[in-house]
Amino acid sequence: MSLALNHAKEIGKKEAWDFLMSHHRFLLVGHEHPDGDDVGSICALHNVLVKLGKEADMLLPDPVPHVYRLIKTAALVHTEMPEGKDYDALVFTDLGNLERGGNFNFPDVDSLCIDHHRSNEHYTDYLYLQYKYAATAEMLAEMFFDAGISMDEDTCNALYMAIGTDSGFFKFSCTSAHTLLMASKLVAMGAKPDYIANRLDEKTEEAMKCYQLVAGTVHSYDDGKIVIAYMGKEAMELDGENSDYYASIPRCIKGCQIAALFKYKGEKETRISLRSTEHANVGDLAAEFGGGGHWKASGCTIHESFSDAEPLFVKAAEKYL
Ligand SMILES: [Mn+2]
Repeated sequence: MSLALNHAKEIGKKEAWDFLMSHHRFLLVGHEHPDGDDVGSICALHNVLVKLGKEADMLLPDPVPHVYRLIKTAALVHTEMPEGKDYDALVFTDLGNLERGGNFNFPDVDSLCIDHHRSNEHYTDYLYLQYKYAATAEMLAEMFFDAGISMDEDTCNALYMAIGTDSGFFKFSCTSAHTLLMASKLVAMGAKPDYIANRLDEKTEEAMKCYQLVAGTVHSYDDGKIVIAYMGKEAMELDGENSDYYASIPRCIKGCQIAALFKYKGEKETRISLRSTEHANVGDLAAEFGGGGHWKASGCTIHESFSDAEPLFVKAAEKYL
């Protein structure tokens, strides 16, 4: 079968599990700039498949950020296509559009995508999508619990970290009773919330300097409803690897409805991380600039400097207030 836009057959949890059970040699693929959900999901899926006697390799277009290496399995992630392998299935996790999966020469085998991005482009043979779930890991946790799989501590930590990071540790509106139930069951099975929180909250001196720099640039439009912060070249050099974290700075300003973190990628390349605290659909807003994501969290790139990108961005963003 092949990878092409808009051809996936949507399937449910049971069929997705059947797909996993009926294949044996997996290549598991996540997205560029992997986040906590992506890293946790791919590691947990890897561990469960291996526990069931299957073979699985993990492949990400970018290295696992240091902060997520608290998951031991993350050390096994490849960033280049493993050579000499004969896979019979491709599984993409948390990857809404294939473009973000890296320019790999994927094997021509059966493919499944497990994802919670509403904007998923249906690029695999089969798609299991739950856009109301806070994280891809929330889907996986449910699937594993339903199948009666017992998971070791690292696997439980991976899923807990993944659900935690995508839900703002149960603060974002995507957090449901089911999200908390999955987190609760993971803790009961061995996940360590304090270990995960302490490791994720650790900050280097560079990160503190970076925080200061970004916080010093906060400014707003439309009576404070659109709040922008800059992560310029110097800040990106200090802690660019964790750039998404700094989107929380404009987001937490009182009265903010749309938060935007402008990240320096080049003289004429501005990457924007977007967060919505109320009704504004920043997934649609990002799509206006060729980006995408969720209703409440998304990203896009404008091929201009900060100062030229800003008026274009603000004009578009005002329509979503
Ligand atoms: Mn996710």
